[in-house]
Amino acid sequence: SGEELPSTDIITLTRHVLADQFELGHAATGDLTLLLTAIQVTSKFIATNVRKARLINLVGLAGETNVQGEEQKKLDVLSNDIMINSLRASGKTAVLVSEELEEAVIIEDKYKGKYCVVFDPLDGSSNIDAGVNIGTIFGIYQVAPGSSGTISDVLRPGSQMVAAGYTMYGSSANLVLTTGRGVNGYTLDAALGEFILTHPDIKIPSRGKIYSFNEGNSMYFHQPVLNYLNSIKYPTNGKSPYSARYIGSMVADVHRTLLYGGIFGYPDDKKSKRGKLRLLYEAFPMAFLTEQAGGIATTGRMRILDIVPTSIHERCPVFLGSKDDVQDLIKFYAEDA
Ligand code: AHM
Ligand code: MG
Repeated sequence: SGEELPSTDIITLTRHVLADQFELGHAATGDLTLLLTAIQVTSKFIATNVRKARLINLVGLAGETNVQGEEQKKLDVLSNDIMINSLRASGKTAVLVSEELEEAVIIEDKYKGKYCVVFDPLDGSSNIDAGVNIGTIFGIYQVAPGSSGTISDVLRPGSQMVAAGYTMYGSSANLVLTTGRGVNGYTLDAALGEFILTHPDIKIPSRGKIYSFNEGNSMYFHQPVLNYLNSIKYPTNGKSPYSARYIGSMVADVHRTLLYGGIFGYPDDKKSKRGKLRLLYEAFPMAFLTEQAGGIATTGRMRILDIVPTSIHERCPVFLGSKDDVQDLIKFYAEDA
């Protein structure tokens, strides 16, 4: 066998999304593709800078005592700024909602397009110093027919999103995306600077063996959650108990759940009355991805994607993952009616 030749038929994210639109017979305007290019650029920028921040914090390049906190704060802000700048410059957006900004950004006419993007530019950023995976989460709506692009265009149920995804910054950068036709995972090829299709058609196993909750909040949990957790930790049917895995970085915990199955949960409880996670740019995109991968995403009492948001930063309880596991949890809620 000779030397291996490089492939000349590489499926990049851009090519894949375009192909999908040809498949649908959409006279592809390329609008969504261009928008996704802006998100990819942002992800590459953040991936590079997260790596730098980790070097500084883990290896201590700067050696200054306050560098950690500062660097971390800077990265949150940097990530937000580049996301806003590149989305605006794409000319494809009308309304932007970021976890970092109190108010929605309404794009001026000159750059206005037909999409609205809701995002958390750097979720789990408290984990940076420890080198733990963090990520960018995003969801995309189309401006409602007849609307000029206002906040009401993003106060819509997640089921109306046209695309959603996240980029996880780990040992590599992984972008996981749905445009409503399944879920695909792409890995950043640093040499090419392109996200390459590496995880086509991700499907969550119908049952997993892992649960992912911050059980440190148990004293605040409501009864259905406690009952459910007990049922998987002390199974009575001769089965093995579940394993606990909780990173505390939603993108990483959801990524593992998509690939390995099981259940991820951030419940509402006696202290956090509506839970912790944000509906628009955390719960909705992850719920959309989960359903597209064949799983379920619920508050315990209703489908997350059916919630109608009333404000852009509202919170919502989240349970998502393997169909059978989430169904089991829902049963405990139904019993608690
Ligand atoms: P953040 O937006 O302030 O980073 O918080 C969101 C993060 C999620 O990534 C993660 O699922 C959750 O907070 C973990 O919360 P906790 O530390 O309470 O378990
Ligand atoms: Mg967040």
